[in-house]
Amino acid sequence: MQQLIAEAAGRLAGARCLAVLTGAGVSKESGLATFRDPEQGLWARYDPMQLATIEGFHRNPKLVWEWYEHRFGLARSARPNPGHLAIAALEKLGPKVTVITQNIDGLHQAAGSTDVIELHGSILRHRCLRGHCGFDWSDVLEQGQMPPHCPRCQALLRPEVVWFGEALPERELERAFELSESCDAMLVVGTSGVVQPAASLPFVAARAGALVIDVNPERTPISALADIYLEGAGGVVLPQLLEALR
Ligand code: BJW
Ligand code: ZN
Repeated sequence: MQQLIAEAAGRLAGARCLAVLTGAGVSKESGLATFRDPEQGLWARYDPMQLATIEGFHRNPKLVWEWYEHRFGLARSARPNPGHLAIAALEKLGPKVTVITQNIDGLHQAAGSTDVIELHGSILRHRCLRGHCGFDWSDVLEQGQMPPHCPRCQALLRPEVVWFGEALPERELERAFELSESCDAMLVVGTSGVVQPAASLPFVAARAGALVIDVNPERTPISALADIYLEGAGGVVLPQLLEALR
């Protein structure tokens, strides 16, 4: 493993533009559950069709809001772990680093990453169903109404996250694809690589000639594609990689 980390650091050292694609696994060591872990994963305990689709929301907005309120509480009390901190510290080493995250927890920003593309939105924000009013979570909590309604137009409010069957935010998605085509290297951390279109980004990067490194305790379609697969937890492997780069 030490040899693989040294090889990864050696090949990363020349990168001027580095994209870091992350998924739920990077936040696991901050105490936030992943989605597809067979026992602890959110989708092992909750039904994604009920809680993460607009149809489910229309059927039972109160249930969906209560689930997000619970997860908001967990996200707000979570702290960045050594994996998030190592990713943020990469910026100090010289390359232009952009984090492309599928996570909605805000932990990369909390760790100090300055350029973060949120592909699936943020649990810290919400908007009304008419689409033109946006708010912070505290506005909802203050309202004390469940499900909460827009104070401006009275439409239902919803968390500003991307559910199944919904388009990803246009500008973020465009930037993520452009970056994947133009970066020198892509570091992928903690994603199962099954949710599209995010899962395509490492393939786009590889096709365009970028070095792809995958960090994950389990093999995925992305580890099969990667030039280097570093088997292990982000909070363990990333600080070692950072140290080897210094
Ligand atoms: C560790 C670790 C440690 C553990 N360290 N690692 C093409 C083909 C097939 C299907 C589709 C397709 N295109 C679109 C679809 C449909 C769908 C899709 O991909 N479905 C697949 C599941 C089959 N995609 C969509 O619907 C997307 N929308 C779309 O494409 O719209 C098209 C459209 C265009 C124009 C108009 C209208 C529509 C939207 C996808 C939205 C996903 N939303 C969610 C919920 C977000 C809100 C919330 O959090 O509540 O996003 S679902 C969930 O999955 C969440 C995640 O961001 C996402 C990805 O999961 P992630 O991060 O990879 O987590 P896990 O749990 O899967 O994996 C964790 C990994 O960590 C594992 O590998 C572990 O081993 C590892 N790990 N500990 C490092 N310590
Ligand atoms: Zn409104």
